[in-house]
Amino acid sequence: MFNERPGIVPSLDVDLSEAIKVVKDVSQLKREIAGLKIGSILAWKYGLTRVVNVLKDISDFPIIFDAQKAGTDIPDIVREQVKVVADAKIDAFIACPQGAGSATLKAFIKACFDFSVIPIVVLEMTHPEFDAFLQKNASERILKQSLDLGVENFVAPANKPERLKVYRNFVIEMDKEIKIFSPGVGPQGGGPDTAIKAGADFVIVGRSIYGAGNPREEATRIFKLMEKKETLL
Ligand code: O7M
Repeated sequence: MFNERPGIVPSLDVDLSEAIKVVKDVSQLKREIAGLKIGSILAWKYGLTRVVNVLKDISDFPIIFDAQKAGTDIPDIVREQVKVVADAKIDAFIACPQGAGSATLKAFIKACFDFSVIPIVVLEMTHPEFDAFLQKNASERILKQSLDLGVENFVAPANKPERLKVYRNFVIEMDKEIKIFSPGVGPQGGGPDTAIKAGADFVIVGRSIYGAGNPREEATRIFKLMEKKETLL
């Protein structure tokens, strides 16, 4: 899973009927779409299992769950959350461990491996003040600890290409292989091409795709931009 880069992960932060429309529209884009991200809007409104069943009925894409944001509670609760997500047949689960501490991060990763869910860890967020309450180098420390625990998939901001490069170089220096999923393109200011060039493998795209008159055309356009870019470090 997530082996062929570059790719797009549409973020379905919409009603279920709208999500179904978008997924049906892009369902032929087997090469371009790497997975579907579902979040709190769909899960809270309709229930995780129902949403996963509906989306798996109409497409074969891996489903990534981003509770916006999970993996922040005490370790025992985080383990239970991962179990619920695994029971719903989610393929990959995103944690945002900023403010959670290393015991929680460890519990999240272990539970994912125990319940056969791919762990994806957020290193840094797209909004400017994301680190206002964090200690220095929190993101680098999360990356190091996650790598040591076997995580191979991370989230880092497309609208901060200089930070993407920092993470990519850090991993190269550690002689590890990872995949970076990058949100923040379009309305948040990032470009899919600049993100790929700076070290991202996949872009997470919400409004630019689901808000487009023709999601398939927009996804194809974004993919062409990404395809042209080789990672330059
Ligand atoms: O493309 P947009 O701006 O309409 O949507 C962006 C999506 O990416 C939306 O689902 C956000 O929750 C998510 N996101 C961010 O915007 N910023 C982040 O730092 C991290 C994420 C994310 O996907 O984290 C896993």
